[in-house]
Amino acid sequence: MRNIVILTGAGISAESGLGTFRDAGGLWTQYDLEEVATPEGFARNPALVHEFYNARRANCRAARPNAAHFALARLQREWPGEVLIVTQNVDDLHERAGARNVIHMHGELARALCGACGHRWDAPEVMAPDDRCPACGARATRPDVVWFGEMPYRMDEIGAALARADLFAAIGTSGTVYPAAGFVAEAAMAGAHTVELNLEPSATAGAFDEVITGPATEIVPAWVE
Ligand code: BJW
Repeated sequence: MRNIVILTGAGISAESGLGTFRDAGGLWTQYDLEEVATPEGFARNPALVHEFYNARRANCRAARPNAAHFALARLQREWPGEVLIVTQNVDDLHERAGARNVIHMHGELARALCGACGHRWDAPEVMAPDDRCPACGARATRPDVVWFGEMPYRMDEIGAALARADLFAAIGTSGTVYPAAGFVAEAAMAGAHTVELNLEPSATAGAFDEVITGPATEIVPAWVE
C-alpha cells in the first residue's frame, strides 16, 4: 500500500471550534444556504454574503489546529508513499498543522477572487461589496470559495489521485455534497481500500469497506498510529 488520498470535511475542524454545516446548530441551521452559498444569493445581496464570510474568516483566525490535523500532517511526513489531503474545508488548519500536499477543492477563506477577471489574491480580514479588484479595478470581489452550482477546484488532479489510490479515507464529512460524496465510489473502482472516520455513520457509510466512529481528535490519531 503506497498511495493514500484523504478527503476531509467540516467535522475535522469541529473540535477546533469551527461550526459544521448540517449538524444540529450547524451553519445551515443558522443561515439560508441559498442566500450565502450560491452565486445567485451573492448577486442578490453581496453585503450579507461578505458579512457571513468575514465572520467565518475571523473565527478561522482564532481557531487552532487539533490533534486530527496534526496526525494527518505527521502521516504525510512519515509515510513512504504519497499522501494527498483533499479538503472541502475553506479553513487553513491542515496547513497550520504542517500539512503540505493539500487541495482545497471548495476554495479558501483567506483568498479573494474577482468575479470579473478571475484574478485571485490574499483576502483582507474584512471584505465589502465596494472593494475593487487590484488587477482590473472591477467592484466584483468575492471570497474565493466554491458555491453550489460552481465547479470545484482541481478536479483533474483529484481524479488522477483517486485512480492511483491504494487507500481512501473520508474524515468528518456528511457525504451529502457532490462531487466529493462520489469519491469513495471512484476510489473503490480503482481498487482502493476505503475507510470512513466520522462522529457517526454518514449518508455514504454503506459505500466504505470500514467505518470508524467517534470524535476526530480521538479516532484520527489512533487510526494514523
Ligand atoms: C464529526 C465531528 C467530530 C461533526 N469528529 N466528525 C442532486 C444530486 C446530486 C448532486 C446535485 C444535485 N443537485 C445539485 C447537485 C450538485 C451540488 C450538490 O451536491 N448538492 C447536494 C446538496 C445535493 N454540488 C455542487 O453544486 C458542487 N458543484 C458541482 O457539482 O459542480 C458541477 C458542475 C457541473 C457543470 C457546471 C457547473 C458545475 C459545488 C458544491 C459546493 C459546496 N459548497 C459548500 C460551501 C463552500 C464554502 C464555505 O465553506 O462556505 O461547501 S456547501 C458546504 O458543504 C461546504 C462543505 O465543504 C460541503 C460539505 O460539507 P461537510 O464538510 O460534509 O460538512 P457537514 O456539516 O455536512 O458534515 C459534517 C460531518 O462531520 C457530519 O457527518 C458530522 O457527523 C461529522 N462531525 N463533528 C468527526 N468532532
